[in-house]
Amino acid sequence: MYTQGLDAQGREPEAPAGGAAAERFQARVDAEEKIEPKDWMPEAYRQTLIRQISQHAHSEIVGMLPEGNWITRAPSLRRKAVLMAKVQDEGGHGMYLYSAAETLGIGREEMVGQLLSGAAKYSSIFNYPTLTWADVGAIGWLVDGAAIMNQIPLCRCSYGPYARAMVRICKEESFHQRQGFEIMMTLARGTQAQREMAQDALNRWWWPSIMMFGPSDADSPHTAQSMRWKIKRFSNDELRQKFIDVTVPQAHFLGLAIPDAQLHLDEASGHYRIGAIDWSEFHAVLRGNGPCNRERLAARRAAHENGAWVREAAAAHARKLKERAAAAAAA
Ligand code: FAQ
Repeated sequence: MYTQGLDAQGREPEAPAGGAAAERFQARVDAEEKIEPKDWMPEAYRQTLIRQISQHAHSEIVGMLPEGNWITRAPSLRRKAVLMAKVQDEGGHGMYLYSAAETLGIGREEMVGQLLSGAAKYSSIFNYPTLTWADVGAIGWLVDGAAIMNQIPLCRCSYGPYARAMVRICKEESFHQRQGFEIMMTLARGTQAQREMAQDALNRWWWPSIMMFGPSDADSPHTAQSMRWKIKRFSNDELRQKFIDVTVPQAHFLGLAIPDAQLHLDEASGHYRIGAIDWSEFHAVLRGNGPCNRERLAARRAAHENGAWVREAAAAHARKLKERAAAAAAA
C-alpha cells in the first residue's frame, strides 16, 4: 500500500528548533498541506507519529483477541460470519497502520518487537475479558464507537499516509459499531436474562471505554504539541465528551442504565456530565496490571512464534525470485 522501508539516507539533518526549515514545515501544516514521507519534517514530529501510529497498529492487532474469543461460540451462523469479518477487518487495519508507520523509516520487525517485549503500549481497552456474548455487542457499540469518535478526525491528520489509511478504517469501524449496536438491541428486546446480560456488559465496558480516550487534558503530555502539528484535531477530553453525548441517548434507547450515579444532563451546556473517572485503574492497566495484560501478550508472542515458518517461507520465496531475476538478467 505504501512505500516500505524508506531509507533513512533521504532524511535531512534536523534543523535547529525555530530554524527556517521548521518554520516552513509549520507554515505548511497551518495551511493544511499534507506532509508526505520524503518531505522534510522535524525529528520530534516523525517520532511522535511513529509512537502513535505503531501503538494504534498494535491496538488493532491485540484488539482481535477479545472478540476472536467468541468466534467459535457465536449464537448463529450469521453472527459467526459477521464476527469473523469484523475481526479480520481489525487485522487489516493493523496492517495498513504498520505500513503507514514504515513510511517514517521504522521496520515492522522493530515495531512488533517493541510490542512483544512490552516496550510499546497498545490501547488499555483490550486488557479486559469478554465474559459473555453481550460483550461482543458492547465492544462493537462502545469500543468501536469510541474508536470512530477518536479516528474520524485522524482522517484530517497532517501526515498523508496516516490520514489516508484512516479513511477506509473509519468506514469499516462504522459497520463494526452498527453490528455491535444491533447485537445490543436484540438482547435488550429479548428475554429478561438477555436484558440482564446486556446490562452487565454495559456495566463492565462503560468506564474502560471512557478511559480509552486517554488521560484528561491536564495530564496529557502530548496533546498540545500534537494539536499544533495537526496530528490530533481535538483534545482527549473534547473527544470523550462527544462520545458521552452521543452514547448516553443510545443507552436510553436500548433501555439500559449507564453505570454512573452522577451522570446528568447539564441543561445550560446541553452536555451530559459524568462522575469522576478512576484514573488509578487506567494507570494500573497501562503498567501491565489489567485483568488480561499478561494473557494478551502471551497470545501475541505465541502467534508470532507459531508464524515464524510463514515469515521464513515468504523470505525464502522472495530470495528465490530475486536470484532467478538476477540470473535471467545476466544470461
Ligand atoms: N491506552 O498525552 P497522551 C480500536 C498513553 S483502536 C493505552 O494523551 P497521545 C479499534 C499514550 O500513548 C484503539 N495507552 O498521548 C478496535 C501516552 O503514552 P506514551 C486505539 C494510552 O498519543 C476496536 C500516554 O498515555 N486507538 O479501538 C491510552 O497524544 C474494536 C499519554 O497520553 C488509537 O490508537 C490508552 N487508552 O493521545 C480494534 C488511536 N491513552 O506513548 C479492535 C490513535 C493514552 O507517552 C476491536 N491514537 N495512552 O508512553 C490516538 O489518538 C492517541 O495516541 C491517544 C493518546 C488519544 C490514544
